[in-house]
Amino acid sequence: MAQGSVSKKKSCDTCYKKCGKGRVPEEILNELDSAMEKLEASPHMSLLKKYLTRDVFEELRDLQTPLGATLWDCIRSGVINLDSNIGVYAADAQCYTVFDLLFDKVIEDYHLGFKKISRQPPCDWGNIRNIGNVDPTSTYVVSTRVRCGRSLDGYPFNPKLTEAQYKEMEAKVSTVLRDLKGDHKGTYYPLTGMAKDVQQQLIDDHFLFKEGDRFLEAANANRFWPTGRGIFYNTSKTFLVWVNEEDHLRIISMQNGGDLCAVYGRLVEGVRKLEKKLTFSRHSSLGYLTFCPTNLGTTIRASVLIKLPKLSADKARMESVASNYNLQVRGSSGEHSDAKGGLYDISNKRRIGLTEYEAVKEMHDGVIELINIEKSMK
Ligand code: ADP
Ligand code: DAR
Repeated sequence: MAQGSVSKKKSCDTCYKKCGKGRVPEEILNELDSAMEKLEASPHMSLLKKYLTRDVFEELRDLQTPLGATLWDCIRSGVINLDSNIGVYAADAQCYTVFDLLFDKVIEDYHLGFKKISRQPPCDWGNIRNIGNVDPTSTYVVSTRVRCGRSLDGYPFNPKLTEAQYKEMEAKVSTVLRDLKGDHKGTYYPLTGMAKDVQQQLIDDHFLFKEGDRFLEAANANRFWPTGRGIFYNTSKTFLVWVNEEDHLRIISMQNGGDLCAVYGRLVEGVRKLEKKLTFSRHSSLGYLTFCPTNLGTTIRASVLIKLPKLSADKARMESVASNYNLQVRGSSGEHSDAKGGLYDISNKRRIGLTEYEAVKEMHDGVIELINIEKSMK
């Protein structure tokens, strides 16, 4: 079965044991046993801790995927970082099937009710013209960004990639990127050999991914760094592609101001150009597959960098109001960062169980509501 075409068929640990993978190595079983003790003793409730009950653990402990991915490969980040919000990643596409007793619960919780029997709708970018500018006077929104993730069919995720595969994927993707034309025409910059000050400036300007994320490090997602990693962008840095950070590809459209319509349209056109040349992994129920279960389905995160001085004066209230519209609040440098100068990254939280259009519309409508609340406050 091709790596990417994962069926929802219940995994059978016997057949996986019979496929020559044999037993999970003793040292891994020992890691898992001590990991379970650490999790049970931890006061922090990550989704991993919440759903890896002792019963589920016993069911999954001895399983592995055809590529040899174990439960330890999937949970090690959340055990090493007990303060994780989620704490679990899929080491390869089959993990979503083999370890479904854990992943299905995490997915249902994070994506607000996507159940095991649910199916991700077909990709639907909708009518882009129905998406507007969330802040036409640019009073509140500093910039707007829409990103999606894609995994190359036939390749595992970070923990199971070899150095040769990183190089192979980078060569394959950068060749396709070099052929982009029009608004998407640009240059690919490998991380290998990139001057540190150039790299840091790109990170500070919100274009490039950060380095050394402890959650990804503990998930074995940073092996062979910086080999196979890089960034593509057009001249105006409004269309960008990250290669082999957390996901095989992160495809990004962004620009200053609140013109979500322009940002979304550029992303859709860019994805359509790339999918003509690259085959992306799609699951019959989970949609587009990604390393982290929080990004499955549409994989869309539509965000604004926004200042709401009155509403954000009470952060807890702002987060509560945001969650009413299924929005997530991050700091000004994205995930796991603080808000500097009252600047917040607000985006849709749900990525699965709705279409691409609905995910972007959910952010569009929610941000407009937050701005209206800000305007109404004395
Ligand atoms: P991802 O969006 O890929 O999940 P992060 O939350 O780490 O990852 O954000 C990646 C980068 O994108 C960070 O530098 C963040 O500040 C930046 N970013 C997110 N939203 C916006 C936006 N609306 N405008 C500009 N930069 C943004
Ligand atoms: N920091 C990890 C991952 C959470 C989701 N964000 C991703 N995938 N970038 C956690 O468990 O908190």
